[in-house]
Amino acid sequence: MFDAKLIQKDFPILNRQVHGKRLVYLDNAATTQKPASVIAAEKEYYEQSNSNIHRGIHTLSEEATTQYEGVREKTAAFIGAGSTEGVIFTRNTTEAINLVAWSWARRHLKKGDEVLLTAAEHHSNLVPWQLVARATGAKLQFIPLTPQGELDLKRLDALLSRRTKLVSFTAMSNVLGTITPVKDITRRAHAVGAKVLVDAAQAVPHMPINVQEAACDFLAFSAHKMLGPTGVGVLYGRPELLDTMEPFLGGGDMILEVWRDHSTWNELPWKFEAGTPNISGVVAFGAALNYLNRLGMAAVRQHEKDLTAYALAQLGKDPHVTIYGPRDAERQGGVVSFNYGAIHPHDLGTLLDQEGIAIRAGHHCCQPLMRDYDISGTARASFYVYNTRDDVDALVAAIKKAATVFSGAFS
Ligand code: C6P
Repeated sequence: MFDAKLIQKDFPILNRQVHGKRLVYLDNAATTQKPASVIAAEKEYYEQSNSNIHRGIHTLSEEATTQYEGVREKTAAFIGAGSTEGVIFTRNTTEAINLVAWSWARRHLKKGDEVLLTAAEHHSNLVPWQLVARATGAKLQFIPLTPQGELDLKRLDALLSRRTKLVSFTAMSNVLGTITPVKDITRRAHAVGAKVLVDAAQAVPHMPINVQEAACDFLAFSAHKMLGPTGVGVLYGRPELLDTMEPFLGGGDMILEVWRDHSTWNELPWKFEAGTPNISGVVAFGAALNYLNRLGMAAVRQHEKDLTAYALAQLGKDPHVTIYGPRDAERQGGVVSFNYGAIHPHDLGTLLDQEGIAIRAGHHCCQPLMRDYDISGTARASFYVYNTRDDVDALVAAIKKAATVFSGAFS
């Protein structure tokens, strides 16, 4: 039985108060809190096994290497990767996407080619492609959204052509919560010969994802959005494709042999991991994966679905609240973006903070999407495994209280 109240006990930070109030943490799309087991794993690594990996022959180095590579196996199993060859540790989702932009796109794209994105992309899955377009002469295209904030897939066939070399899209919008039909888009993209990159920063932490079932070529996500530490990300790539790609960064560990004038490359996945990685972070990420495996990702999704349905219903009762996105927990992850009358989302966020409630306010690194909606930003509540209906009730009550401060803003 999934018991969020019991889960809360595993998260030391949830015991603290903010402005004298119980902390209600609803900024999980930005980063999640960490359970004691993850914090302990990092501490234990430094106290017991700290060493550099892949290099030493001493006990500590062997232990550190075994732990680091063990987490790669765990990660591969978590996303159904089949083998560890295609699991590359990066710093975050952003770096994983940039790896593909530099090592694949810049070498394969030319003038006349197209990269197809969506109107809901995070800057991390837009700016790298703008840079690729500038360097290669390729053109960016965008799948538009419906008025409900879902991808207008009726337009997809018209946008896909033999010119489309890459389709890169978020599996779940960090602003609207919209869940994207990954398999359908991937199948249609592959039919025209395009490669597919899935930005799964908001998907892997919240629902079961299997890269082999999805049949995508690349998939990127961040450990810190799924109970893990900051500074660890993952790029999954189809090994046959990664094999054909040049390294992203050059340096130690990614080479096989080095001469003065040239080098040869290490095997996958190490070809793409130059220099000393975030070993302690990866080890702690292993503890985060253990935690999520114990809960079960289907149960995590179900919990967030219930909470999102409740939040949509409670917030929807207030006529001054404008909610953006599908407003349907079946088609939406645990993210609810809204505005309250004419109150600026930053002002609302500041007043909610006074009540101990942490939300995010602003453009959420999606400025083009904000322009499409003709707004400067939204307030955003985003949920995770330790959130409860009490948290949603606290949010709704605090919004009502904040509204009294701004009573002129929505009359
Ligand atoms: N979105 C949010 O508050 P990094 O920073 O590299 O770990 O993740 C980038 C990123 C990429 N794609 C999507 C869909 C994302 O949501 C994010 C991070 C956070 O919405 C921080 S801006």
